[in-house]
Amino acid sequence: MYRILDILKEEKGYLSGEAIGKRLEISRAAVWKGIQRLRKEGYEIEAVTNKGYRLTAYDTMYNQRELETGLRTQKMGRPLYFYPETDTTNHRIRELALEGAPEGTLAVAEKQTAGRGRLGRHWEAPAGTGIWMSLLLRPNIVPAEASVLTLLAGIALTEAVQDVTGLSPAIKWPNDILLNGKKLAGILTEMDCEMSQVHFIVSGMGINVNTAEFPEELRDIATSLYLESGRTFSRRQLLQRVLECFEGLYHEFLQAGSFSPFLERYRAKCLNLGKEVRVIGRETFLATALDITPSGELVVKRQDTGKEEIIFSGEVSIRGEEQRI
Ligand code: BT5
Repeated sequence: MYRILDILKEEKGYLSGEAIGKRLEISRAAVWKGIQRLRKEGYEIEAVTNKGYRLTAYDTMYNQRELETGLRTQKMGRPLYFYPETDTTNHRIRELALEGAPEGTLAVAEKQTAGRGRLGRHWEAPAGTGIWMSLLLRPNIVPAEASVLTLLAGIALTEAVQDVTGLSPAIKWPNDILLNGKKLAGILTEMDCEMSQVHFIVSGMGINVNTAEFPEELRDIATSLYLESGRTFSRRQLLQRVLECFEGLYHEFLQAGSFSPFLERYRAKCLNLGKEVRVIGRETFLATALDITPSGELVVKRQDTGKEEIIFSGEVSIRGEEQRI
């Protein structure tokens, strides 16, 4: 049936059942059956007497087939699993990883019923509007280096959004992507490891693409590409671009063996630097964010003691915005 889809995509105009049948050496009845199955999958195919079949807009189609079509990566997104509904794509990748799935395996959900942020927070992931996906990575690194992958994912997300939409989001260290001060996307990196070795890493990414309205509690802090630009975007195109960008960065990271080559790019996009931040960890204190280290940690200067400290992960909010983000 996908061969029928490919023919209709190529043709653009109308094509008779007979002509399609001839090309594929199947009967008109078989063509008709195939068309019915494609319609069931959500493809809109017009049928006009004496003219034939025509595929109408499929640009918004979001399924395994469309996401694989035109993907220009070697590893990332291969294989790709699409779930119309699942609890969280991070779980799906964890299961697949334990079964031995290869690096680059991707889980994409149309809708998540138990989307998660860090520290068990809820992540709103309804159908039809956003990209909710998790990528399986098997880097040969020690656990202490793993947090860098969140930063790489952050660069990939901002660059992909810029390429596809022309909008320029910023990064709030370590895992928030903001547009005009509101949260556009988030990253949840989880790992399975021993003391000295990472078994695998799950890089979960959520992007609000065509969301027109958020639930009350998120309205002041969350945004989407649609809300910021008034335009809708192809989730397929953006998802593919994120994978392409990430693949390049990941490859460069493994070759270099460090985050150093990305520091300048990261600093340029990082909102925290130079700002007062509240660090919430074992201790809570106010500080000025000074820099990012070559290992991806945040350097801050404490306001109470005047001393510099290195923050590994945990919570940092930009002062004055801590209520919002
Ligand atoms: C994050 O956590 O930002 C990580 C989000 C990762 C989501 C992806 S989707 C695919 C994969 N599968 C999952 O289940 N998760 C990953 P954190 O920094 O803890 O932020 C969570 C906070 O963001 C919540 O407490 C809300 O305040 C806010 N929030 C929830 N849903 C949001 C949304 N759709 N857009 C913007 N903000 C949201």
